[in-house]
Amino acid sequence: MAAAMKLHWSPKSPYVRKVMICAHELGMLPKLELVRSVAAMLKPNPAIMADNPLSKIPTLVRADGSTLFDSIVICEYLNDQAKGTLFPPHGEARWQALRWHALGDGLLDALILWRNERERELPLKALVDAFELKTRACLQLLDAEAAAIGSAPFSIGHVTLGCALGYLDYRFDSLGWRALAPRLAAWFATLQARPSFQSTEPIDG
Ligand SMILES: N[C@@H](CCC(=O)N[C@@H](CS)C(=O)NCC(=O)O)C(=O)O
Repeated sequence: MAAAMKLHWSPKSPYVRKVMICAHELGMLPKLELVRSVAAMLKPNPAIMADNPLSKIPTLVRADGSTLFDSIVICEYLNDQAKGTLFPPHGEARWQALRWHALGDGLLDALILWRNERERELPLKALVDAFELKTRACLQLLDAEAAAIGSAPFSIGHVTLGCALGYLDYRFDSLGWRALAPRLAAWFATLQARPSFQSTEPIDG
């Protein structure tokens, strides 16, 4: 299968990872040409901006040159192309999958901002404290839902929660999140065994 689409990609971005995991699960990887693209909030990248004025990754350029962003849109597009089951079409399964996706994505948004803030010369303590409070609250809720998460059919919700927990391991190791959410950690261990997760572990470089 010839690569027909270009993906602005980085091995560090948890949002790109969502797309890569979906592509792996859906057998769509051969369709993607990965273009290493550096996205930084303080340094808009003209090469990304040519395809996405927000200068964010992931950004997908399709065979006809048309673009898709952001990560959830690309994930659903890939699922649609592959006629996959990562987005339950209707009913309670759909709302639960989208809700877990929203929790994972919202947690990621908070973690990215938290990391930006803590790297400033003079981090605003109230902001850092608020991000930590929200992170702990997300983990508490997800731990209470771990059994339901583990028994639901694999969906975009699991993909995004997995990327958020993987990002905690990657950038927030000192938080020790597994001790805060042991049942969630047990589920995450099974998720990490999937080839789609193993082959997309974040790496520096
Ligand atoms: N909501 C977006 C978030 C994407 C995002 O923020 N990606 C980061 C990389 S991890 C980025 O491109 N940052 C550059 C910037 O904010 O200018 C999505 O789901 O794709």
